Amino acid sequence: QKNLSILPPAQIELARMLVEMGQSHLFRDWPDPGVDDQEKLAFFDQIKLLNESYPGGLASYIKTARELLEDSRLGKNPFDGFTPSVPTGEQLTFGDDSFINFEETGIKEARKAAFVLVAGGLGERLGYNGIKLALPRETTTGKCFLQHYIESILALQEASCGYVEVMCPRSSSGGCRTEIPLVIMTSDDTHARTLQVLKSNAYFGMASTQVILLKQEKVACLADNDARLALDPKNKYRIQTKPHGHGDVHALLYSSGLLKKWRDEGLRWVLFFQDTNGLLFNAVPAALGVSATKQYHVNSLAVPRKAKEAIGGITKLTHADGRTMVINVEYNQLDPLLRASGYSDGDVNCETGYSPFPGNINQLILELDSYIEELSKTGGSIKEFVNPKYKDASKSAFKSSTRLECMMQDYPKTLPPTARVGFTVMDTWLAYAPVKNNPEDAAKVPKGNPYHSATSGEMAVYRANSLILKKAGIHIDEPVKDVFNGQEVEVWPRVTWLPKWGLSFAEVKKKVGANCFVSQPSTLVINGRNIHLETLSLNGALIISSVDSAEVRVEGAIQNKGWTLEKVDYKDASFPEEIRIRGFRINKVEQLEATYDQPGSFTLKPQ
Ligand code: UGB
Repeated sequence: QKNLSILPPAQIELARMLVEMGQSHLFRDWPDPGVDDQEKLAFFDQIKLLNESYPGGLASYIKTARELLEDSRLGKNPFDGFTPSVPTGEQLTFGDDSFINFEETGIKEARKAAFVLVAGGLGERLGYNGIKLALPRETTTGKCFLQHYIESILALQEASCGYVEVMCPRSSSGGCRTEIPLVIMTSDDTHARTLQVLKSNAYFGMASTQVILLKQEKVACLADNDARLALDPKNKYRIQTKPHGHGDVHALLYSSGLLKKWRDEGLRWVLFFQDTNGLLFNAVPAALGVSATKQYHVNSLAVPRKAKEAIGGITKLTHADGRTMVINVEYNQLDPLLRASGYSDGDVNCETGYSPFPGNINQLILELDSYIEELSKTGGSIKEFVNPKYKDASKSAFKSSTRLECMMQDYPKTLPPTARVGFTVMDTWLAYAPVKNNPEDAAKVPKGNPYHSATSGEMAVYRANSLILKKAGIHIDEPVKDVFNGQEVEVWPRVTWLPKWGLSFAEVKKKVGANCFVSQPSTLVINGRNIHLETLSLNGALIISSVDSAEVRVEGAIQNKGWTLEKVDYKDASFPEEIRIRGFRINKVEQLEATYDQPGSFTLKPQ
């Protein structure tokens, strides 16, 4: 009460609100006015930020927290009244006619798309000290995830413009001036470093105005079942905060005004994706094609899921009152839900060797008009959950403070039954290889389940590219098995290409001839748009680069000592962290490097 005198009027209101919401403990140890006044004002600056960055303000946060904490204490099932079953969705097979058609449709639609990358997470499970977006997607070229994502979006942008027969929606003077927007959601943990990576690399070729960073704020931590806010143990004038989850992206997009701007510019789709899936853009064109063809309001990308794999399961939930929804059930909730619904074995594989529930890879495609309509009602707030770790079975105290969380894939939960919510399943090898687990945890993953590590993420890129080339008609040697950081993986030829070389399967097929061969120890880096592998027979390393105005045909046999993989122990601190976590480094022994930096037609034909 005494300290109110030092506060400006707006802060006094906040102080009253806190007291009314049962938060008097925050001020219990405050000295009289005149002592620590600056710290007290700083405390209210933080309260103001917490209040403004949560839809409905802190009072609403505390109220919801109390309700959810009580449900948790009582052990209430969040799916009460719902019965789970396996939903049906669009199942795509890479390279068949329908896949190729969906890809073509998707590429046409891409000029009406905006991309949203959620990258506020630090990746504690990976134990990497930098931001995950700056990690190399593969170490043959060393290009980081962010570069690959941006180059993929730019490739889509260009390919999509090729389909513009009439005027592009963003051009007032004719011709196509499409610039597909890219929003990156950051947090205090990642914002400065994301911006620095972008700036120091000239936005990887994207216009800087095309990239928009939206920073999510953390939320207040809760100390007990009464939702009393937790003070920082080292600073009584500071509330402890933690991330609120990727679900924040919807409220941030809505409040930024971007959605309406995009609609006014003629856009139709918003594609959400995560920070470390090096295969995702293999799936984007076809998935967007499915959305457009089926007119889905929501389309989630999925892959076959191994039971207990740390990805959510797409599930049909039918309520006793007849309501149904197709929604992600998060990996930690799927097993208890199944057990409580008569599946006594819980989350187990069926006769196919996979869980019957498709795995959510959190790539969502939302149709913009219906998204705006829904967000106009909700403001973008997403159903939250709380996951306190209790000290004991009495559930009266927590081991450490907790907070409310929300997930972006819970967006469909508030949609009306008329909403067209679908999902698209693709092969895992093509679409999904995240980098989330540190080497020790990855090595402990049950046999047969994916490691989701830096090792498996990189090997998956080579595997996918090799399989795509194989499907296109190139003879590719079988992989060998090897063990890195305690994880057994298939090692395929190290094939990488620029997204604009092979954005779709149809595009790859156009650029490879039938009589090509790549041996298993080989490395093939394709660094240019118009490079045609006519009769290449590669046993070694070929690094070929060209400007867009050069047409290059590659013919004949290339043989050299190539690039080899050398094992690196993850505990060996003499190597940089991004190398250690994958368990190998690339030793560039010998290669043929060919660069075409002038316009014209060329043939690379080694003697
Ligand atoms: N992220 C944020 O931007 N802000 C946050 O506050 C938190 C995260 P994780 P997890 O497909 O791989 C998700 O930690 O727990 C970003 C889905 O919920 O990697 O593995 C973060 O930077 C799950 O259903 O998520 O689970 C990252 O880009 C399944 O689909 C993204 O959010 C799984 O991912 C995901 O963060 C998956």
